[in-house]
Parts: sequence; C-alpha cells; structure tokens
Amino acid sequence: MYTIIFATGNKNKMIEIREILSELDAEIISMKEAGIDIDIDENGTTFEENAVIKARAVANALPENLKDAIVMADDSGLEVDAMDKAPGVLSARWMGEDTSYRIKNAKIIENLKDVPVKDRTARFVCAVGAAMPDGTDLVVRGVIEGRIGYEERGENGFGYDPIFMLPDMSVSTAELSMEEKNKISHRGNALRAMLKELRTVLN
Ligand code: ITT
Repeated sequence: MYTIIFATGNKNKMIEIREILSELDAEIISMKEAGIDIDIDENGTTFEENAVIKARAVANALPENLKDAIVMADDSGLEVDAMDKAPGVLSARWMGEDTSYRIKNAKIIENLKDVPVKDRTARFVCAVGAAMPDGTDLVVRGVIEGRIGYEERGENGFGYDPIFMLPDMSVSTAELSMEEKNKISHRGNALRAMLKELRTVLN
C-alpha cells in the first residue's frame, strides 16, 4: 500500500478527492494531517504549472517518515468564454480571495447579462500534479464543459458550482450529488487520468 499526500488547503476539494480515490488501495492524507503548513506561491501561468509547483513544494517539506509518499496537488478553475477565459488560473483569487462566491457568481451573471445561451459556454479545468519520491513529476488535465446559468442553483459543491450548468442547461453542478458530480467532473476526470498514469509508472 502506498501513501498519497494531497497538497490542498481547500476542504471541499479534499472531500471530493477522498471520495474519488476511495477505491484505491492507498492511504490518502491531507497536507494538514501530514503536519505541513506552508504558504505556496502559485506563480505559474497554467493549471499544469501550478499543480506541479504545489506538489513539489509540499514534497520538499516532507518529514523524514513520509519521504516515500507520493505528493499530489490539484490546480483548478473556471474558464468563461465570454470573459476571455477569465477567471481561469486566478479563479480562487478573482475579485479577492476573501470575497464570497455569492458576490463572485453574481458578478459573472451580470457580466453575461446580454450573452445568449449559445455563447455562455464555460468549462471547469483541473490539472493534477504528482511529485514522485524519485524526483520526477507527473501532470494530467481533466475538463468538464458547461454553460453559465442565469441564477445560482443548488446547494451542493462549492465555489462556482451554483452557476455552472451542464451544456443542456438542465442542472448546475451544485444540484448534483457529490457522487454524480465526481463521475463527470474536471477533478474526477483528472484524478482518474492520474491513476492510470501512476499504474503505468509504478508497475
Ligand atoms: P489549494 O490551492 O489549496 O488547492 P484553492 O481553493 O486556492 O486551494 P485553486 O488555486 O486550485 O485552489 O483554485 C481553484 C478555485 O477554482 C476554487 O477556489 C474555486 O473557486 C474554483 N473551482 C475549482 N474547482 C471547482 C469546482 O469543482 N466547483 C466549483 N468551483 C471550483
């Protein structure tokens, strides 16, 4: 059995990640549980760069007893086509890190007030990076396509989920159960791609 440390400070991500990786014969430990509390400068310009920066920063800070662990990190965000793909890699920081998602989501809806359904296309992107104990890095990407809704809908999920509708505009990802969301989400797709990659590398 191997140990995976997940380098995220986002509790909601961690809940989804645990569920997606639950079938794996591995011990999943959050950064906090590993006793690592560092500030990471996410200064990359792509999701992939930032995912690797986060994973490597935590791998470099591992205590001796966890040196053989694989460190993974997720860098994710929302690309709105009618906003030139903003907020993109800045999704967590857009309009200020501490601004509520009620306000951020309202701003996106306002920005798109004259945009017809066909042009409301958007996607959630997730890059998952893995810092391997031998010093090599792996990185994969997962995506889910959708459209920006006209109002917030649903109570599940987090962040931009209440305004992210499936392409047919039937439901938002905040109206899906966590299991339903994980089956089709950017994070689910990226983590499943990473597991495939790991199986090749570790065998
Ligand atoms: P860590 O860097 O510690 O992992 P973070 O929240 O800062 O946590 P990111 O830099 O990857 O993470 O920013 C991702 C942001 O994109 C996140 O805060 C949400 O606003 C948004 N986001 C990502 N995945 C999402 C999802 O599944 N549903 C809704 N919003 C999501």
